[in-house]
Amino acid sequence: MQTVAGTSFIEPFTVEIDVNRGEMPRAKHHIVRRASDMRGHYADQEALERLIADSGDPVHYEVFEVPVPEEYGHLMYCISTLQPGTVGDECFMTKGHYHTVVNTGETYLCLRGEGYMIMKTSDGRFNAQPMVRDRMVYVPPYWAHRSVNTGDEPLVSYCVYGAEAGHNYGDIEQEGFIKRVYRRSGAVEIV
Ligand code: S6P
Ligand code: ZN
Repeated sequence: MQTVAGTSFIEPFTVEIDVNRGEMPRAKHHIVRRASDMRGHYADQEALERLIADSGDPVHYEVFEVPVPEEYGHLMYCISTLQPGTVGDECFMTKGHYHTVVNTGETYLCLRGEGYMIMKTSDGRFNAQPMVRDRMVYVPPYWAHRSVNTGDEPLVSYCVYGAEAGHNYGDIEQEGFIKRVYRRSGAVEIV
């Protein structure tokens, strides 16, 4: 068998996914982000501090993955589970990122819950796509992406992306996502 330089050969494998709990039970990487990890991301910073103090710094979202080599040719994949809730009236969301290798795309298949994938380019384009069970969002190369939970149950999605992609959080932290997602009197507003 001939292999290609830069893409490691590995054995095939399968993973279990618990769709209802939004978990990959035997994940090797389990990232947990709590409210305190989200400082600087919400418009109402005082509301975030109240949430941290009054609710015991609740889990915001978790990412489960069985990693593969971070190399061109491999596909990284994960289960991402974002809890419901608001900070002030802004819906719980992930930090969001560009990929470090900017020309790598990603797909998100929503398995449970409802929300939006909000996306932005470095030259100021904005896009929001609904995330709802059995619907897939395609995040093309160059778009920063953040998931937002607008519902009352966990937003669970399965994502797949080029394993060499990497995460660039710094640029979008500086730029912001242009729009925010609120739930006011039961109605979702993207403004
Ligand atoms: C990775 C992919 C997801 C996110 C996860 C958490 O490219 O987009 O696995 O990492 O949804 O979001 P974030 O912005 O905190 O990495
Ligand atoms: Zn990504």
